[in-house]
Amino acid sequence: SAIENDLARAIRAEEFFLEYQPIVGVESRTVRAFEALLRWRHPEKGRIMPDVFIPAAEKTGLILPLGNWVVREACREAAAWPAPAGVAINVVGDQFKDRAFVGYVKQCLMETGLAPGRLTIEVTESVFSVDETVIRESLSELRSHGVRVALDDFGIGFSSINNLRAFPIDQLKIDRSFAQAMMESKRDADLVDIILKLGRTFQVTTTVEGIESEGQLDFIRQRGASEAQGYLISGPVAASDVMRFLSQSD
Ligand code: G
Ligand code: G
Ligand code: MN
Ligand code: NA
Repeated sequence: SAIENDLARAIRAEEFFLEYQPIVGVESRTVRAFEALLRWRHPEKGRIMPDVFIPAAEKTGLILPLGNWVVREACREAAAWPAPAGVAINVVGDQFKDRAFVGYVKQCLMETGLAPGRLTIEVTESVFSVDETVIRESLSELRSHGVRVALDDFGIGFSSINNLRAFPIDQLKIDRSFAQAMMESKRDADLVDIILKLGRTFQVTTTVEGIESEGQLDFIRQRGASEAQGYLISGPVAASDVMRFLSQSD
């Protein structure tokens, strides 16, 4: 397709950039990390969002060079932020199939000087449909190097609890659909409560996505969530706005 042909050119032309969405501690409300979100500045079509081009990148294998670019750019930009502010990047299954990926992440950390503990790799449960051994080994190697691993969009996937048992993770990101649903039904509120308890049981950081109101933030604070992300705090911002964010809420 047109978009698939255009992607290879766009990577060479460096038309991509990252925006950053803050993730705050629920109690302190100070910024702990930023999630890097990829955008494409197309010369004719303007700004293109990842849900449009990531599937095309996966289909063509261009997710490998593009994903590597995201790793390097996020490490490079985050290395300039005051510690301990971290950065989280989204990684898909195909990137782990490339056996050079974990080495590439370590190399980027070394070359940029970003401490490994300030980097989080976010994967969704779909990553576990890739060769289980490859995923387990890759995640273990990253974690033993000090990189954090987060399970993204948690709660909407299949066999979630088994994934918790089988794979080493540091953080659960509860899918943003729960932030709305928990305010509307007792059933969903109970489910969020259970997921947060599950997180405590496994001693992982629990982050609720899609927090858009003070009511939602209060709700998850009362139920012991660790972190919040969403429009109430801020949407994704330009890299140049990150520093202002950090000095503001330090
Ligand atoms: O804000 P936003 O529209 O950017 O995010 C849409 C989706 O695109 C989210 O599911 C997000 O995880 C995904 N996404 C954003 N940036 C990246 C990236 O660098 N790599 C991958 N694989 N997915 C990304
Ligand atoms: O799947 P992932 O969580 O990586 O994707 C992040 C996506 O969620 C981005 O598209 C981002 O713009 C969007 N997002 C971030 N905060 C909110 C929010 O509070 N409400 C909604 N509806 N979307 C959000
Ligand atoms: Mn994510
Ligand atoms: Na998510």
